[in-house]
Amino acid sequence: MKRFVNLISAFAVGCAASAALAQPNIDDLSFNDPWIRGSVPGQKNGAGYLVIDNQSSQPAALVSVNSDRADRIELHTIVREDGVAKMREVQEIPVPANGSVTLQPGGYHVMFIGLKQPFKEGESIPVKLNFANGQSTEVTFSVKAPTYMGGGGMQGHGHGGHGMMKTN
Ligand SMILES: [Cu+2]
Repeated sequence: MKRFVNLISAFAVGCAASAALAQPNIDDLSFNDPWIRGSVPGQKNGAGYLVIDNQSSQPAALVSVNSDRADRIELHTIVREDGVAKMREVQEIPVPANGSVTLQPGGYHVMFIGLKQPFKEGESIPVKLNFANGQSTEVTFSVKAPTYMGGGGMQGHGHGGHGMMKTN
């Protein structure tokens, strides 16, 4: 019985050590349906969305994004204050172990600030995603149709363009 207990405790120590050191490899992550909302005339900013799946037993986190299409790129979420949707910058977007995070209108998004040229429907935009473990990957985002104010139809959700939200 003593020997059995020793084996158990050795196993527990081994697990704790690997949990502290392990970071999910980029190969454990998959990137689904990356898309960017097309720009309406005069729009200075844009938002990108995708689903990140994590097949690792360790959590991951998206910490920054690079693209030459904007002056600056931030990670944002949407919070509601007094019924008004407002954007907030976040330092990272967590991807749970054996789970996924969905960047979508009304929630987490990649914020392209100061567009160098408008996002045109049908374009493919290479975007570099950087993770907390120091690994990066390039994902190609497809540009979908823009949402015009008042004409959003089924796509309408109040976050088609950040400039437009203020006038609503
Ligand atoms: Cu935003």
